[in-house]
Amino acid sequence: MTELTNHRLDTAGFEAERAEILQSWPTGTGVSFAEAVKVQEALPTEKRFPVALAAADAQGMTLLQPRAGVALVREHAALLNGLSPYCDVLPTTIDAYTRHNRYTEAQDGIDRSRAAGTSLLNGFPAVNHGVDGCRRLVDAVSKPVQVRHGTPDARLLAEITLAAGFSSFEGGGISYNIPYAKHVPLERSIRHWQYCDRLVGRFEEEGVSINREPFGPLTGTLVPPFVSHVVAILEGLLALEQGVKCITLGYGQAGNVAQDIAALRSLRRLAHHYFLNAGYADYKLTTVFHQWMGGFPADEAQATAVICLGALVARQARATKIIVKTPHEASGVPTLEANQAGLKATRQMVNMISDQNRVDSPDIQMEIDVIEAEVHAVMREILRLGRGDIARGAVAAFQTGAMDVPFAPARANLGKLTPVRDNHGAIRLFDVGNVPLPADVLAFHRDKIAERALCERREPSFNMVVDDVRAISASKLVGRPA
Ligand code: 8ZB
Repeated sequence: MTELTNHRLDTAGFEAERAEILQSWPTGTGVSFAEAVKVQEALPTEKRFPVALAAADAQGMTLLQPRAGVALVREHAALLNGLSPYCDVLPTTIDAYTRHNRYTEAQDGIDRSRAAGTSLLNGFPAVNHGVDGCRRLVDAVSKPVQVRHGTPDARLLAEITLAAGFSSFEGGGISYNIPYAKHVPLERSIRHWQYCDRLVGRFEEEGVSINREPFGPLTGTLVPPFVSHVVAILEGLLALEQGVKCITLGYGQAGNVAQDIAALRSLRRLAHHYFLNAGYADYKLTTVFHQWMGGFPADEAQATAVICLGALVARQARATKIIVKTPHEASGVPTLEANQAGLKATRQMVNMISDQNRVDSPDIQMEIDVIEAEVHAVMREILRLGRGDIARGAVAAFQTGAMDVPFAPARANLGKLTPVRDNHGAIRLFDVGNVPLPADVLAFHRDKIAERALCERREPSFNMVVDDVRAISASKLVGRPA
């Protein structure tokens, strides 16, 4: 493999790699790019993800999307059709074997699910179902469908699902490695995702738009907004270089209302800033807000309250899309009914917030200022480390810890940065690790944490962090001592 850089993959190399990928599992031979373009062109307007996003963006609407995936095509189609009346765009959550390219075990899961008459996989094994199975699914529903997963090497998954008429593909070389894998080198996952982005770029060159959505929330556990924003911007830049044109950047709810509104507003602004500065102008940017990704209360009424707080913030900040949780979040894969309940609660909240005036406050503006200063400081260091190349810079930054995702399993992540909530529940930095933030920003974090420590009459410590990780599932935002 040649050295990783942020340059468009050359056509000959891409085609040679593609031939290899399509031969790596029997269903790969069912992919023909010419056919794939025809399948995409034949999609009715109401099944095109980029169209739904553009319409929502133009009209200031917020789309709702659940998560869902079961083992068999017919059952998965029925599940999506049961969700469809309550949402705007559909998901297909891929099972964990497929995410790790373990197609033999996925096949075993399909066979055993057939025999058992119930899904024994935690998602839809799209690679094993192949282009034909995936096409049957897309044909059976009446809304756009997105592939949602967590796959460090999603090249074959992308080939098969996009050939079948899925019109959006989640993930990225950083966001589907650092929180999802332990041993995958970052340069390898970034390179594999350049392939996925290049594939989407090839569709764009044929006049077929496909949406790409980097996975915003990362580990979903006390992630400071600047950390996920930097990953979102990097993955956006990597995608644009490969010819992607329709990008949705994500953010996972942190819990403090002012900080969350500020995060979404700043994400849009910062992304445009870096995209335009890098010379890209021909793209459509939208945003997605993930309802709380951390531990949920087991009680369904309490869980619904967590869901509603997310809906409120997402709508206040005018996210283009909300990824909706369910009251079953604490226990595992939700039933259809629980999934509908999450969507209904979210819809009610979104409707009630929709006509209200935009909330603004000095608190929100201050949070925006802090996030922007943090993102600029880290991006500057990434560009310095990469000598102007963000792909190289990203790999180097994770090595030095200039970029650091809290609570991530990946070896490629230093894991020194430690977040903690302040007295109002906003996420601050207890230990900045090796992240090069300006002195005034660090002082701000220290003051905010000191304010909480004083209120709780205890020293800031790792106990505080642990209390915060558990707090929402135990019904509070801030993990205070009993
Ligand atoms: C990183 C995303 C995790 C979220 C949900 C989890 C959690 C995973 C499925 C699913 C419905 C599935 N999730 N797999 N939801 N059907 N097959 O993704 O509950 O909220």
